[in-house]
Amino acid sequence: MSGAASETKRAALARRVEKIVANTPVFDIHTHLYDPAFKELLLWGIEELLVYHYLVAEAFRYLDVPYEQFWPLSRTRQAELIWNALFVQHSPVSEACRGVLTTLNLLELDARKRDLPALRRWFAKQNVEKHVTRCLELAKVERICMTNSPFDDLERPVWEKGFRRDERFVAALRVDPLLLAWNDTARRLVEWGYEVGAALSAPVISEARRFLSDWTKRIQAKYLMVSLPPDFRFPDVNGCAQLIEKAVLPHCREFGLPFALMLGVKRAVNPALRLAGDGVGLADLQSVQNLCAGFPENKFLVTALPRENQHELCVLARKFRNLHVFGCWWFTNVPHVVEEMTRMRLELIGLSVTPQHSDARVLDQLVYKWAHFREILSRVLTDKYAALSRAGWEPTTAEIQRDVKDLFGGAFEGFCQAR
Ligand code: FIX
Ligand code: ZN
Repeated sequence: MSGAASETKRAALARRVEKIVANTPVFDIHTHLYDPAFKELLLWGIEELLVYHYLVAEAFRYLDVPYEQFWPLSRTRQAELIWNALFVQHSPVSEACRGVLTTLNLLELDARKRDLPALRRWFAKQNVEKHVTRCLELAKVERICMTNSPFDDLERPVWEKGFRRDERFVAALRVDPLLLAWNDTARRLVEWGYEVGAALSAPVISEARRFLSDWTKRIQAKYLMVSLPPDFRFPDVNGCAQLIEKAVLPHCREFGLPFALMLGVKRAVNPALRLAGDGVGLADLQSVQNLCAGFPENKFLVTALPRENQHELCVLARKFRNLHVFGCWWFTNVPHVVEEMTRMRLELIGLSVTPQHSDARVLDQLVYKWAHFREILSRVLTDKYAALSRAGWEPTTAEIQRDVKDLFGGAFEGFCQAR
């Protein structure tokens, strides 16, 4: 084929892939968004977009206001400081800043005038319910996994009281306090009627399992999840490893649910930054190997925060089919790293992966997080299909659609359903 003919063929392939990637709905398997029934827990709008902890961390690179003077300020004032530092006084080139602009742009708002009050006026006129639907439609997100914590004092009473579920919002049971702060958590479980104590005796474990069962049923959890620090090891003699082995894993087996491990977050590296103060450290993937090999009847969803863990994690997934790799989490969710991770994953584990989740904390972020990822995925898939074509394999449109569906939630669903 001549150079010109092969370029035309590649351009046609790129258009076909882009169209399919743009139009395939997503199941966003990890977010911090809430069913609208949770009212003010569902964050949305320009103020929340600006005070997102990713932007707070970046703004403090430029601000000279002391941390302790920043936090008591109203959200409006915090948002103004961030807007000035990150959008007015410097060009918003970081991924989190660009994200705000992509979102505004796709919502058809004009940010070119740098007019924050005008943006605020637009958001003030929106109705939440309609805005939820609009953002989901723009992001082409069909369903969303929430992060649901019985230990959250604002969230727990809503579940206890009960409400009509919005079927677009799926629950996932977050168990960090149970695994990482057992002594404090045990006291709370006692208040809630579970007969537990500090020592992890057999009756205490069985009560911890009763707690997990009650909440799994109450919220209809799709999976259980925890974020773990770099020094997490399994097996181990500490409470965390014991609770995983004796309570969480048997519980997951009983209910047929995956256990999601989000590895390598160093909490509160700079506590003065609050939610923005977490860092990253290399995770120990030998522990993941031990879990996958030691508990073949359990299913593990795993994402890792350090870029340096990504290759080893893919290799592990080649060895253990009870391991499903997901997402470009947090500090890895920057285009350069997302592209590298997505290429590497497809090259090592094909389409048996969920390459992205949004981790959105603010509803409107769905719009940019998925727009940005679709752009990268289109590029990566076009390269892959073009390479197949050079090897004499022409993927049909139906095959490309099937593949993208898998990447956008199909493979995850298949993994959850597998016995
Ligand atoms: O542990 C998590 O689920 C993390 O995603 C959060 O703790 C983190 O604050 C975040 O929003 C990252 O995107
Ligand atoms: Zn998260």
